[in-house]
Amino acid sequence: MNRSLIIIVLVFTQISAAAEEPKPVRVFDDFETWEWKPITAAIRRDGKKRLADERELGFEYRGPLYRGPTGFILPAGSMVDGAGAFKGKSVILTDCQVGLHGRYSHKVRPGSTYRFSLALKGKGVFQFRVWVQGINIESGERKWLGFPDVIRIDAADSWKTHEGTFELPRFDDPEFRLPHAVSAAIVIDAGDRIYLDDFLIEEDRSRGQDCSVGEE
Ligand SMILES: [Ca+2]
Repeated sequence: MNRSLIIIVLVFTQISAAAEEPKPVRVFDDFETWEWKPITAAIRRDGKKRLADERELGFEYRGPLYRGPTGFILPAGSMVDGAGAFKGKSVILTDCQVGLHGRYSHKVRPGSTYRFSLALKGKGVFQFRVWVQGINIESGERKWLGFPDVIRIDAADSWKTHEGTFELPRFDDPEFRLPHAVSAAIVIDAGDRIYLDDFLIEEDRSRGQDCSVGEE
């Protein structure tokens, strides 16, 4: 393919992408597929520090490798199999932020409504938190507007399924516009032990869009 043809194809692809409405967000994690991957230096350092501080590891570590559900970049809990699991394999999460910068980020958009469902047991609180940073269009300045939990559920001793809906809360700061989508993670506080399975987040287009919020 010659150079000008490549440029034409690239331009056409970009125009097509711009014209399409983004597909509704859907994330479903049943934690059935786990991979062994080389552990990164940053994760190794974090693990050593946690052990020195007598905190629990937020991931499975065996020798030079760690194991996590496919699709997760950062540590994502330890696997639970057999009688302790919900269906097939489940995860146990302790003292961690799961999916930040990767799995769950850039999916929650201002003005959209999301359905969720999940299976939960353990001790403590399951928190699905968003990191909302506004931008001042004129100056380019960025400012953290808040870190609300859009899902917050107390875990019970035995497995229980939960479902509901959530939206990004409104932030009425006229100087700072919300981004197109925000960072998000499951957050487990130190001392809590949360078992999780079948975590679904699905954008609900039937509810319509609130167009009063700007897009980046
Ligand atoms: Ca499962």
